[in-house]
Amino acid sequence: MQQQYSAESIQILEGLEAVRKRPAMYIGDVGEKGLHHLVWEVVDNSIDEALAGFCSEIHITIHKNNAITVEDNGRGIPTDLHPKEKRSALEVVMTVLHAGGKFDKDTYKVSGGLHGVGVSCVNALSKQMTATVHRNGFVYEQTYTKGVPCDSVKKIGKSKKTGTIIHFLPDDSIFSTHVYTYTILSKRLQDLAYLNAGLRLTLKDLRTDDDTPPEIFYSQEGLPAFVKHLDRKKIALIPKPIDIDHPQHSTPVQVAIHYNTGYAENIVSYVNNIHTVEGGTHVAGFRRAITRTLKSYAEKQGFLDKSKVDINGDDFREGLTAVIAVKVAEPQFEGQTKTKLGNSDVLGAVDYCVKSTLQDYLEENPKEAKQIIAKVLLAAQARMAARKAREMVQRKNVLSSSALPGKLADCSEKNPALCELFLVEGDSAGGTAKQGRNRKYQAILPLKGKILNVEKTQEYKIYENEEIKNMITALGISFGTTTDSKVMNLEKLRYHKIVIMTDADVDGSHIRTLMLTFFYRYAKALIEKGYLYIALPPLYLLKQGKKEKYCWNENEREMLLSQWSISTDKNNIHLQRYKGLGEMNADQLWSTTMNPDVRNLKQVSIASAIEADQLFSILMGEEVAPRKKFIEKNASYARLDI
Ligand code: 0RA
Repeated sequence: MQQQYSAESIQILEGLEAVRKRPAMYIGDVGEKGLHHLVWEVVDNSIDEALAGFCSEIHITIHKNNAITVEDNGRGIPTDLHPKEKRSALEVVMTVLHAGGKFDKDTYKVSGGLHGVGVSCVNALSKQMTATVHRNGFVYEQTYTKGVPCDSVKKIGKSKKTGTIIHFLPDDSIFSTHVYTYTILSKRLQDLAYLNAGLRLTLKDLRTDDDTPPEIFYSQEGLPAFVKHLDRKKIALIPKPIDIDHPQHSTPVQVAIHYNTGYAENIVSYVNNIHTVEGGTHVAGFRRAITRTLKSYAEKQGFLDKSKVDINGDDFREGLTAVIAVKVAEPQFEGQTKTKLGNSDVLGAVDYCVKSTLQDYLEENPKEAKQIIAKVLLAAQARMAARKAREMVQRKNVLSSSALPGKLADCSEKNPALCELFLVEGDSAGGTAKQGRNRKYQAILPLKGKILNVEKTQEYKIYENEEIKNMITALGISFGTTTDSKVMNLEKLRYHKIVIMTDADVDGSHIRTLMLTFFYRYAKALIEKGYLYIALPPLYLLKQGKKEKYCWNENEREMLLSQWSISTDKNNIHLQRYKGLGEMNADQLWSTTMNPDVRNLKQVSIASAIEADQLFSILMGEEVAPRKKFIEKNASYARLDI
């Protein structure tokens, strides 16, 4: 007996050693991601307790030294002697790899699962850990260093409650960073609150000196509240989300659907609380159900008889926002970042659940059903019109080589890598730029007034807009002519520097945003390739006698003003504020804004597609108030790095 026990111990030590030797194999990496992963491993165990119906609260604390405490009010990890191993079950859970759910076959262990390595793995990677359990009227405790128990499990007091408290300090000899980022934790906890309706999660940061109360994450409604939150900046097409909840299905399926008056599709999906960024079979099942159910309803109601449009899958998802959350016992994750669900049986499960509830919804809510179908038909019509318009623009391009817009002053150079196109606000500034440019490699396209707000416009109308047509033809880009719109062809792109040049006032910043919106929505590849720039004309000209100097911001102006004031009377200094490009003459425009040797160009980058998208929604969406506020706040040249 004694023999067997020590053999077990050796095995355990070998297990912990393996984790410490190759931590990345168990938790992904040893950087910021891995460090935060430790928290999710522990929280996942508490969430499993919540899924089993025994836990309603999880409290997370970040300590001053970046140690973490996770406390729940579940049943508490069992502390009785493990029959085979002759040790406390608590010790086994905390030290044996993959021992988590061993004792309780009834618990449907589905949370986590990406790595799903369990709390023992976190223990192995912690300099110090303490497990405190309230159970059976007592408090039990055990501490560990680097996963090895310091002593046996001790009964340290009495208690009337139940629950588990795990406290750990990540081993800084293993992790390349040891500082927890509040927003990484809070963002995920917010998701978890929506995904687990009724579960209260809190986050307290003891590293700040002020006594701010913990942040509370809680959603009574769950997924329907989640989609409402995602659509908070949009106008709803139907009054409330469609709630699809099949917890008893062999693969538990939860979906919430909302429709808004916009044109974008936004599907967010989770498997066992893990965000599946790349989608997978659950998303495929959802798409299939949406397409088939709406189509067959529309056919049955005779909505399709009159319209001769050919509807495709995309049309059903214009303005659709959905959250899909499934529980899968043994998830297979595929794809580049292992965030794509591969289990093929899940497709049918989601398809079935969505179809049956959506059918009922359509029958019971004829008014909403009609609104949704009307939107789908409109999307199909718009898609066909867009195709025609696109083909028209492009056919003209192909037919005549002199199809370049009349307003374009082209450059003589033909190698796109050397060519620059300036998109200039207004005909008068355009004229100045034409005079001031280097005509060998700089082309000028003046644009009239405000260009179209593409965020608010359906695709086909875009190709009818004169200014946008001019931009497309001048650039030499074309779009896909099949059903999949917006696929851009860059082969004939004529300039590798596209420079937006607008006035330094509120109107100018609005026009610049409209242009950025067009490029972001319809020609993102140009931004991704780094071809899009913003010209920064100076804001001021300071003159004193024959001396002239330009300033690009308030700081520069004040510095220069105080410098010059030392040697001369302030009244001799003349300050000119440039509001528009038109106030400069051709020489000035060249020598401040267009000459590559001295100019300031700002490259437009997509730091984060999602953030940019949200910013564009605020700036360009239907709601006027937040946009107005944003533009007023950011009207200066400070905020261009979209
Ligand atoms: C094994 C069995 C049981 C609960 C747990 C583990 C458990 C683990 C963790 C980790 C953090 N919080 C937790 N809460 C519970 C079931 C015990 C029973 O049957 O009473």
